[in-house]
Amino acid sequence: MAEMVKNMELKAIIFDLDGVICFTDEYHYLAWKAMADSIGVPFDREVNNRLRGVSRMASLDIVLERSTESYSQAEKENLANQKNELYKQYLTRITEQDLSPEVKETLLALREKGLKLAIGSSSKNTPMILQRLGLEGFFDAVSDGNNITHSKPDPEVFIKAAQMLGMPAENCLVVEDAVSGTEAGHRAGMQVACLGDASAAGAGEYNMASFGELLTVAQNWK
Ligand code: B16
Ligand code: MG
Repeated sequence: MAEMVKNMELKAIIFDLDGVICFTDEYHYLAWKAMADSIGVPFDREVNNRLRGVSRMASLDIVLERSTESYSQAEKENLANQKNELYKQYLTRITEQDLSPEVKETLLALREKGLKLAIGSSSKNTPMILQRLGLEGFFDAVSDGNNITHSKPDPEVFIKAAQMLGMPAENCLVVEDAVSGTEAGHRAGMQVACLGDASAAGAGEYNMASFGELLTVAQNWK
C-alpha cells in the first residue's frame, strides 16, 4: 500500500487548522484550563495534547475523566458552551499579523507549484479563524467541524475535503499536529506530514520541525 501511494503524483495538500496554520491550539488550552479550574477538575498540558483534533464534546468527555462528579447532558452542553465562549473571546485577538510569514510564504509557494490547497479541521470555528487571519476564500476547499458527523480520528473530514477538491485520496497529502488527525489521514488513504506533537511522536510519513519543510516534502515527493 505504501509503495502504491508513493508512486502517485502529489496534487493536493489538506491542512489541519489549529496547531498547523495557526497557534489557536494554545487558546483551546487556555479556555479548557479556565473551564476545568471553574469546576475544580485538574487539567494540564498532557491532557490537553489528547484533545488535539478531537471534537468539542468528545474533548469535554476527556477533560471530565478526572472529575469525581457526574454531569447530565444539559450540564455538559453548558460546560462546552462556557469553554467555547471563552475560546471565541481569545479568537477576537487574532489579526492578519498572526499569520506567520513562514506559513504565508510556504502556502503561496505550494500554490505556485500548481497544488490544490484545502483545510481539514474538526473546528466549528474554522470560518471565523480563517476570516481573522485574512485567509477567507484563500483555500480551494474548506472541510471543517460544520460539515462532518464524526471527528478525527475518523477520516470523514479529509475524505470530504478530497471530494470537494475532486481529488483521489492517493494524490493528497495531509498536514497535522495531532496524533488523532494523523490516524484520520491514514484512514482516509493519504500520506501525512506531521508537525508539533504528532511529529514528536513520529506518527507521519514525514515528521517535520517546521512548516516550511513542506516545500522539501513536495519537492521530493516522486
Ligand atoms: P471547536 P483542528 C480541532 O481543530 C482542535 O484541535 C481541537 O482541540 C478542538 O476541540 C476541535 O478542533 C473542535 O474545535 O470547539 O472550535 O469546534 O486541530 O482539527 O483544526
Ligand atoms: Mg490540530
